[in-house]
Amino acid sequence: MTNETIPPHFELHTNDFENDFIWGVSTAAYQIEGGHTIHDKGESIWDRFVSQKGSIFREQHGEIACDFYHRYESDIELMKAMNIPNFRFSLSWSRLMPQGDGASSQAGIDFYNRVIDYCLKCGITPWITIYHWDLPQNLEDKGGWTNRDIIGWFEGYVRLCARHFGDRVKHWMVLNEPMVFTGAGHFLGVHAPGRKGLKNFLPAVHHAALCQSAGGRILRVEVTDAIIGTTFSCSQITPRTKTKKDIHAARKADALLNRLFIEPSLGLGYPKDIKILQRIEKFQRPEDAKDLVFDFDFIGIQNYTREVVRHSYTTPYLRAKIVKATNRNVQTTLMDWEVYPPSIYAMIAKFNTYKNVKKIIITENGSAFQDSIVEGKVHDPQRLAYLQHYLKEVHRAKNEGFKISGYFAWTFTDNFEWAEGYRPRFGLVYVDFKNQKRIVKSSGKWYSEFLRPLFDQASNEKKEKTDVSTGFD
Ligand code: GCO
Repeated sequence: MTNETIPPHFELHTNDFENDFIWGVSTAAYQIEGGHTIHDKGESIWDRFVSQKGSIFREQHGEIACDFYHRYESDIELMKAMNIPNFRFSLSWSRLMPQGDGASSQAGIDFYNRVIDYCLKCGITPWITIYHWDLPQNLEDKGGWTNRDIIGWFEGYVRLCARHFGDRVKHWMVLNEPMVFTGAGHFLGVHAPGRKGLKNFLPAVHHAALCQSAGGRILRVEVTDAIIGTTFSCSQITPRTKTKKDIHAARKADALLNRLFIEPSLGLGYPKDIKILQRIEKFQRPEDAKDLVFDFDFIGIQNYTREVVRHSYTTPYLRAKIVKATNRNVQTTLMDWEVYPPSIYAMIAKFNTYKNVKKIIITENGSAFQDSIVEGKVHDPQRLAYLQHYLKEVHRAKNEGFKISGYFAWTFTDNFEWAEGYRPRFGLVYVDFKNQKRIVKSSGKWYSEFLRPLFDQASNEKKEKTDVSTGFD
């Protein structure tokens, strides 16, 4: 990697963050792996959802995606060449347990053992997300997240992951963004499994919140020295005006989008700001209040943007409505999300207000912009500017004394962006999906140079150890 991509004006360096600040990249199984029917892998709800006409942009799907299933070695080698020390990836439940419960797949276990071992061989620390939205279809057919039996199914899955990989993997995240997979997948119906309405959303929320803590407890028992976290989507919420109605609307949107899952895990119960959420009581049992709680070692927050919210008589239950960024004359990404770097500072500050949160890591942040190949290169100044300005806000939060211990860029390679298919490219590395060629974008080259001091430091430490051991052997 050359220095060509470091713009002179950007003054931040990794040594502006403490030595043990965690840097990495994040991905997810269904978005990168492909190999959707290889060996005895079972069908997931995303395999099923993409087959439903009109669900995905241009009927695209993850049958091949980035073909990480076959290309994991070269991708991990590219991470190493880019000085990336930590790799967050998720496990496909239906690759490990084709029917979701019962028998496991030795081919699935072998695959993730190969990925983990290759990371370690390349000096990269694996960070595993146990559930990143791809529920086995067989379990969905039995009610999925709306069926309280999922707690037992999920416990069996976590136990299998812990027992097979916990000897080498010490960094774990139980769920990825439960607000998104319950909201988009069980209320709006725009994500798998395409369920709609409160009758699906409320039980899915409660059962996901119970699985979040149950997963933590199992990892605590099964994995020695495990560092256990879970992840939450979050956006700064700004009232459109200072009227009481808009401020009240913003408070309700914040409760739903940012507090719904963190607070039960801290023993605070579900946010009371939204009356409709009180209907969750219908699915609760007396012992649930304590079972919702788990003492996570870290919380992963995943911030991209902010939302501006106004009061709305026409929005059922919430009486709050998002004012689209595309209607607000602001810079937006290809996802129509506002580019608003102070949002990541605001979310770090917000999650610092929870006194029992021990450690906070940004486990996702990134941006989708139009990319094109010019003379074999991908120059992506907008993504680079986004990355640098959000990192400056992370540094501002750290400098002001807020707990923040790491940053994982979303994402390593361009990949399947759920209902939007492959249209929005988030990668630091471009993928030409016609031939699976990888091209490091200028943002990826910058991130690589930004991380180089860590790599040099690690190499020197390794050399010193070798020198010492050579000296006294
Ligand atoms: C999420 C998911 C990722 C997305 C990314 C961009 O946060 O929604 O964890 O799978 O692809 O955030 O939308």
